[in-house]
Amino acid sequence: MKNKTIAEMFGRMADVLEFRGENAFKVNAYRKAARTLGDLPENIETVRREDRLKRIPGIGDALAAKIEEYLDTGRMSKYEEVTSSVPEGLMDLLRIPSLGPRTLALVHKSLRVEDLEGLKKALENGSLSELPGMGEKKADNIRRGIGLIERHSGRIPLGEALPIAEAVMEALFSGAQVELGRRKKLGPMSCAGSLRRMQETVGDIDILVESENGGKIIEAFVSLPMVSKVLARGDTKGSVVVEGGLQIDLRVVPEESFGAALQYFTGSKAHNVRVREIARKRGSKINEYGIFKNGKRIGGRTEEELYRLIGMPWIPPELREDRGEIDAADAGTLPRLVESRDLRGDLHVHTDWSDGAADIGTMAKKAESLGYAYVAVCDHSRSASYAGGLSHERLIEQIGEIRKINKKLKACRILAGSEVDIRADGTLDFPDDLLKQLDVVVASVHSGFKKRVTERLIAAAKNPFVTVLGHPTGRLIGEREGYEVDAEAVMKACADTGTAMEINAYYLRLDLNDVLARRAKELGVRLSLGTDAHHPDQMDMMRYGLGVARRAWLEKKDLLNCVKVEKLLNKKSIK
Ligand code: DGT
Ligand code: CA
Ligand code: CA
Ligand code: ZN
Repeated sequence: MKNKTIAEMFGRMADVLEFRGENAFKVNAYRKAARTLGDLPENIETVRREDRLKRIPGIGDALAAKIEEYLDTGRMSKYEEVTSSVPEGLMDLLRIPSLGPRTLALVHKSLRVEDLEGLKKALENGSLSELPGMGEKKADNIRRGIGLIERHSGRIPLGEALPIAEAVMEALFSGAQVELGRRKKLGPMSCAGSLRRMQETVGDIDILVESENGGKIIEAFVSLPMVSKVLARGDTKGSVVVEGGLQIDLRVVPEESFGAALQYFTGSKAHNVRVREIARKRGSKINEYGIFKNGKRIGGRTEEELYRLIGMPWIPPELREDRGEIDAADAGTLPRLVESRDLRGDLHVHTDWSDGAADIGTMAKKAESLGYAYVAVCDHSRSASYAGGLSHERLIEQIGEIRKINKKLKACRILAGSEVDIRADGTLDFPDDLLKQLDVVVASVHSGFKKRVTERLIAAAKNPFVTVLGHPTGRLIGEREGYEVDAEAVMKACADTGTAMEINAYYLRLDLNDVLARRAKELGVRLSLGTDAHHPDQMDMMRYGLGVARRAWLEKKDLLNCVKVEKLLNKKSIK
């Protein structure tokens, strides 16, 4: 529905007119029309077709004409005239709650504030609060408003952004198809940017779609139900904010440029700079529209083609960080990155025996549905009393229960495990003769974050029955930095003892991270993927851990999860 689009346009016009100090009657007319259209339950195009536009309250001849112009031509000349009369970025400051157009005009005219930086400066040096009619209280409100949008414009964890991007892409796919009509088929669609590179947090979501009908696609995009604010719209580019404050940029590109644009907008910037440099040295030029030689297009439809034309194989997005992938591609030594289908199991889940939500059988069923050959139940140990940690006796009981359930399972085997606490004194929560009976032992630090963590982790690695060190740095994305730990020393101990290190796939942990996991591999440590799921649905988070593994250049042989179950049970002997 175009209702929302037109409402946004009228709203923006009201802002600009008010900012310019035009008469209140005109401003209010636009403002009221914006509200009415925004709330209108039926499609504006239907209303127009049935010639009922002027029956909408607040829509007179002039506004009806503007709506018709937009519906017929896709533009509104008055809107363009009005909005182009003010600096572009300036009106974006109106996103700050408690900063209205009139205050903005005052600040702009008297203090020459042009953007957020300028506004902050005026708040800092007190010049804003000294303006007529302002004062400390109003300044404070604006400060608080800035804090609010800045928190929202902070980076968002991959595990929150990816599901949103998928929902938007799915809705856009059907929405755009409706706009195009049945005869035209929508071209391919892909996410780009940091999201496609599976970075652990993203600043915004970038989406690319191939089509010759940019205007219609953008229209469908800004009209999606989850859109809460339209920041920009044009024939090839649209920008919106969705519920929750995340920004989404959509670009529509023609078929001949799709690969070039996808490569460009996937980034990273550092990777792109190097790629273009190499292209130049080899006599061609790459930009977001294609690859050119002597001013003539030689390609750009696919990424594969683009990389091939500068003498390289296609580079997986997760590697595009200028961390050696370009030289490796040139030398033909790119890793064969681990893929989802290589994973035989999840090596860290919880059940309702400790603080999980589901019973063993339910978690096993989920593992089976994911096509796994095994799943390791690693409930907490006795010291983790806050998490319902198992006593010695309960763990023995659980091992028995797992054996019983295993008899009934066909495809998937439940591995009896424990997430055993590494205690403050460096000892483990269970004695060796109990650990010995388990298939998998994940040893983790859950308390005493400042107490000689490096030594404790090394001691755990040296225990012959510890298979994996769980979430080895203890960081929580956006919440805490992690323990003070000499990761290099711990990795060396793991390499020496044949202990694996976890890439905890829970979206706020992703621990080890990409850089550390890659270093671990270099030192000869094997990595282990575990979702730390406390609910069957959370086992789907494996893909975030897999993203980290791929960003760490890991191959099948580097992951414990790719090993057959018989070998896995041999614990430290697998090297
Ligand atoms: P983010 O959104 O902060 O998580 O990170 P990205 O990498 O998604 O960055 P974004 O959204 O600003 O831009 C998407 C991609 O577009 C970026 O990875 C590379 C490309 N790009 C954007 N601006 C530039 C630029 O000024 N130069 C070059 N070479 N590439 C750019
Ligand atoms: Ca981005
Ligand atoms: Ca972007
Ligand atoms: Zn844990």
